[in-house]
Amino acid sequence: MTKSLEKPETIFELHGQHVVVVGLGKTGQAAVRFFLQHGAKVSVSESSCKSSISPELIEWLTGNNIFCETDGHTPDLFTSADLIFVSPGIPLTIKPLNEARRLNIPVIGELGVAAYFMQTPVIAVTGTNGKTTVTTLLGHIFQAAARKVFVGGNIGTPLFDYISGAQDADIVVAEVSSFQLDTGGSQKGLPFKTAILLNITPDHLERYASFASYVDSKFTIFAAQGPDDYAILNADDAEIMNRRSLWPASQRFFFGEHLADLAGASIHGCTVHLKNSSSSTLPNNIHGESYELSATGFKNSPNLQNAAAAILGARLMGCPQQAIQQGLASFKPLEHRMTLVTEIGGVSYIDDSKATNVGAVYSALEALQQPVILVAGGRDKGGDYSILVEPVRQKVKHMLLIGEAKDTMARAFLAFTNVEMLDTLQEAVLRAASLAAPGDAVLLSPACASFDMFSSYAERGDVFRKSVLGLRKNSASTNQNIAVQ
Ligand code: UMA
Repeated sequence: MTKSLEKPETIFELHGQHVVVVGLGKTGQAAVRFFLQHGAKVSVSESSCKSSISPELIEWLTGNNIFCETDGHTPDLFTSADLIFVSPGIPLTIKPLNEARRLNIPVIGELGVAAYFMQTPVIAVTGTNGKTTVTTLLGHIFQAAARKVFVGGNIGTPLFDYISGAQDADIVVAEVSSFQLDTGGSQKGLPFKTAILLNITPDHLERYASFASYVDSKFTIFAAQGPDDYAILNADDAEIMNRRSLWPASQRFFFGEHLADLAGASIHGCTVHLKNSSSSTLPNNIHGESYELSATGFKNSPNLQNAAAAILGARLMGCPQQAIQQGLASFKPLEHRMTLVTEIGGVSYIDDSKATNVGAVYSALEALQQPVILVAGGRDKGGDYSILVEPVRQKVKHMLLIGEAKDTMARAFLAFTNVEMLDTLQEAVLRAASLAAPGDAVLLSPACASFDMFSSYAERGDVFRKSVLGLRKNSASTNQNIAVQ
């Protein structure tokens, strides 16, 4: 599937072309190297100030004759380009991009470039929540099957790192965000051999005009697929099931507890059964296989659904059943996802810092049976907090709010629980400890991005953990995963 040979378009005759790379984060830096490697004349446009870029990087850019615009983006640079490459985090509505589009200058992202240069079959994973878990699990399963696998994308390793090199993997597992799909998930995008859509709940509404636009973006994961490719969708997700008009024409299979007469991975208790339907047959003769998850880290929701999606994806890509079972049994839960930090005086302290949207907090509260002191807040992503009102009313005895969103969130929940606002996460942990009674859970599940106070959700989780462990050192147990025990 070397698309560069099948579909040579002028924008990919890169030699001598002027490419402007917008954003100099992980993706932008990898893009600069890729375009240089292909003989393009590269310029960079970055919104932050020059002093925030490392001296080594500046020196490397200068040494490679790369013009670097900092402190903002100017239309003149953009309109002088033959091709504009945008990093995923760049809002697509900024004025210089609009000016360039008016002049028909192509604007493209990583998946758009990969569509022409990727030579290895790709299994792609998107969804509002669970992407990283399923992507990592698939990578782990392919390794257990002794397949040479590259794992990348939104998970943190740009796909450029693969397409710039020898491309010697048997399979690429790509976590793809809606931001990445927006600049490469179109019909001209990368045709994923298997594409998985895990779930859709409101997120990133600071970037999308409406929830419907976000849903449309997620479904573009299937846009470039052909009739021989596989689409995997969540049969328990109302948003996905209600959007039949967006269902792809590729071979569709489903996972979930409510498969009815759909083919795919059906969940019964802790068992996943692969099954055909009256109109659709699973390939590779996999109908009738069963996978028992009760002794694995995936026995509780939403990890049961994540495991079912990964089993189906791996099996459709030809992974043997035994390797999948091995992979499921030996998988180590990821940090900052319902991770039990410790128990102190009968109070469980749980780090769910990765819950950066309302849907993830909903799942977290659903998974807990005990009274909860919820630590939340951060940078608002335009989510609809009213979705959380019922679980908060039922389970949350105190809500401790931090960050930019604390006023908005306080207004949303004041009528349903005790709400307090604090300045730092450390203060919130101390306050939670003073309020908690034996049997309670103190849960960090923010419903917001971390970037107002931390460099990432991981740093936020680490600060929570450190503050909790500072409360008292004689913790009973550490680092288990609540959702997957
Ligand atoms: N910048 C500009 N102009 C702007 C905005 C930003 O120049 O208007 C600059 C920033 O100053 C910074 C650079 O652009 O220097 C950052 O680019 P970026 O935000 O695209 O970040 P990268 O470092 O390239 O990381 C991206 C993904 N980031 C986003 O989608 C926001 C990473 O996902 C991903 O791991 C990485 O590529 C490798 O593929 C992070 C993420 O938060 C984890 N993703 C979102 C999510 O999971 O919800 C979608």
